[in-house]
Amino acid sequence: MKLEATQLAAQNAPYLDTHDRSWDILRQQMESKGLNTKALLQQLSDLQIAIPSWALGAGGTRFGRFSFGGEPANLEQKIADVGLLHALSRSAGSISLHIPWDIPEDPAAIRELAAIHELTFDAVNSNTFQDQPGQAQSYKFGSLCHHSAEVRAQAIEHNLEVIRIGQTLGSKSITVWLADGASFPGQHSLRGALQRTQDSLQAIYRDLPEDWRMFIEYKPYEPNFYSTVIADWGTSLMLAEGCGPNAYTLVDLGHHLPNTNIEQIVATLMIKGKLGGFHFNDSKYGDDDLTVGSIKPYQLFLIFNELVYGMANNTANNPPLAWMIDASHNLKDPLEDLLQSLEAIRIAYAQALLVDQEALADAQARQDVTEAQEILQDAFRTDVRPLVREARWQDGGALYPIQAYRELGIREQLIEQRGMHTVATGL
Ligand SMILES: [Mn+2]
Repeated sequence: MKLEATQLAAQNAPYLDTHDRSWDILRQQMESKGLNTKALLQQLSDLQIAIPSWALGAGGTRFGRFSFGGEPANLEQKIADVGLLHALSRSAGSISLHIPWDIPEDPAAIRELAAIHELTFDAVNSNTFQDQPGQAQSYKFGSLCHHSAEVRAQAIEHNLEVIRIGQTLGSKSITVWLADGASFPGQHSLRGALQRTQDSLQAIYRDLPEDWRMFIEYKPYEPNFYSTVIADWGTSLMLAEGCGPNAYTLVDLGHHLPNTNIEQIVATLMIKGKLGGFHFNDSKYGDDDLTVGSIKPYQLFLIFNELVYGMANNTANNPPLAWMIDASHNLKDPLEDLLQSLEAIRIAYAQALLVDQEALADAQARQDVTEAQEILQDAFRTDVRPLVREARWQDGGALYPIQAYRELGIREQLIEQRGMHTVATGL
């Protein structure tokens, strides 16, 4: 199904007055502070987040998976779902495919379908953390790090195949996340595994198309519980630098040990021009993959503050970032959950855009710790929702996306079309 502009306009109509009143107040406040509201609206409108093809079905934990009906059963339906998210939010303008879960059989037709929904293809993701039916070598003991040259060759070839598939869709980047590691001391040589991983990544990089980028994602633990080969940003950066200028580090918010200062990692990578991509989610304990902004919205704001600063003061020529939501949904309707995440991202971005960077630098220079904190918290505590709403409305989206989703009966229609028992490919 596809939402038409007239449907959204009709749904928005009764709420327009209330929105206008709140927007007027915020706009006047911002303008009195010398902020350029037109520029802010444009910056918000430009922030487009990729939705991964595996995020549209019921997620699960290792204890179970609970379906909710109307799940997309194939890539076409997944694209339609992302199209719905984009129509409502105007901030989900691309889709990130996971291979082999979503191999397009007819790339030209898939591109055409995506274009109908105003979507482009963002980074493609390889998968060497599962064995596929009929696969010659097993990844049980690793892939790019594996002791066996045959396993490594198969994993390298898989990544190259993912790139070739991505090329047929217009993607320009590949994200490599490895589950490789060891669950017990002595299981493998820590040095040998790292060296072989570097060699394998270099082999992939050698065949990376010139206009492509490779993102190397890190994660401290899980599925392996003693050591992970690419455990942290430093290892990722080292490997990226060992590959070449088109290899970058990718930060996934959930892939840190508790209390890690992620905004500092962002600042450190951007100063080197090596931050390639960003995966959004939230967590309380580990890689919990919860809705963006549901647990630590202040952390998200502080991260965006570094991103905004880094993008505005881009001395190391950091390329534009690949943004993606990487979360799982085992309680909520994933489309509602993704709408919440999209909103949380734009809110944090808008708050970060309000930070008075000049005043902050001045307070820092005077060692005025209190004032520096006040400046950040003043931005964070501004209710920017009318600004985010106005940007979305000007772009033709819904004033209140979740309300619109419910009032338009979208899930009910999807269940009617697809049935209660479809299962989306993915974890
Ligand atoms: Mn991720």
